[in-house]
Amino acid sequence: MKTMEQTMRWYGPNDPVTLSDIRQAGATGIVTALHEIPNGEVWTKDAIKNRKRLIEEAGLRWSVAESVPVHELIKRRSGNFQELIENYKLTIKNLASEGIHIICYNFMPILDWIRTELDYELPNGAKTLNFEMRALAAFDCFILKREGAKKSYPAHILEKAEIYYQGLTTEEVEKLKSTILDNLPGAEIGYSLEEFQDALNNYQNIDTLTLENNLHLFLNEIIPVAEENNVFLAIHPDDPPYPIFGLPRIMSTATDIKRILSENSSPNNGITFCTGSLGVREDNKLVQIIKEYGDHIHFVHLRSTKRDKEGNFYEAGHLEGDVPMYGVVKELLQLQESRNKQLPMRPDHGQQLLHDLTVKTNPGYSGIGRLKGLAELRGLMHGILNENA
Ligand code: DNO
Repeated sequence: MKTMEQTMRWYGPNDPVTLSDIRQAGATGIVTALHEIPNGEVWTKDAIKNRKRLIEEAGLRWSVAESVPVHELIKRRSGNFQELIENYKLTIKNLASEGIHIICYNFMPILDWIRTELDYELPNGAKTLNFEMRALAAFDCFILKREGAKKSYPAHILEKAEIYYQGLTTEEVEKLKSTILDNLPGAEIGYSLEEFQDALNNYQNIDTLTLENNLHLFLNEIIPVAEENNVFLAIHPDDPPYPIFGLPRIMSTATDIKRILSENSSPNNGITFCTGSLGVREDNKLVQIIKEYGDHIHFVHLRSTKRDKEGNFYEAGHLEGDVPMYGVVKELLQLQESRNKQLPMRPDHGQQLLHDLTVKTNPGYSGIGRLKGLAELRGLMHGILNENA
């Protein structure tokens, strides 16, 4: 048995965490995207080649493209979505021609992942990402003032949200706004309050079934291209894995995974197994999901969260929190045995530790926190692989 391929996300030449840092952390693979290309445009062969050269010159390999963002118009099947799908197909081909065969994407409406606090301090002085329902509800009901927002939350959360909101200074309101709408890397798009409201309005007639069908139709088009080019598509789960802002969510549970994989049946149609996102729901039994859908796991994000019963969670250490990491990693290593290639994993996010606390890095993507996460996970893999030695 071998370890999984150890990778780290890199946000490109402007990332304060360098390729050399990542190599020193012990990763051999890079997960990245051409973040500078606007959503919907083709990633040309040249642009891919140039980025790949930088990675290889640093002694690393470009293992996964994360993400090739799906344009909002494709999710809504509106405007020139057909042209945008053609662009997506071309990007798949171009990546494959440069040897990049795994593509991570998501189908979350408007926003990618969401947190309400980027610097939640833990008792030991480290900082981490946090998601609080009262903050989300405060933003939704009292800052955005979305029509009907109050119906989205139980009374006790609304009550907490109101008290929380009343306690915020003007600066804190601004901070919450930008944390939710404009601060997390990867989505490539930030919104002002007005833009966000407009974007929400565009989803008024899109319910869960419609969004599910839009994904299905998108996959109908891109899977044949993935198959022809030996590319493995890996949809990322919703983060958090439940509806927010009244928007439909279609990749949050084991049932969603089952539907997505069966409606477009192909070995190239797969998932990013993200323990941090899925693990926020108690009903997502992570080891069971690997057992059932392992053949379609093309990429792994390992991270843990500590959740409560109200939907709040913070990002715990990689071997702490609610994710049964030992069982998960053991199952993944077994899964890998049945394949002839290594499964790429990355320590998803990291806390801000030591030097991280004094520098500005992409939220969730500091150097030392992820180095620690990767080291712990590597140790865990090593232990499991040598259990009977
Ligand atoms: C957050 C990430 C997400 C992820 C996308 C995949 O840290 O896991 O931004 O990359 O949802 O498309």
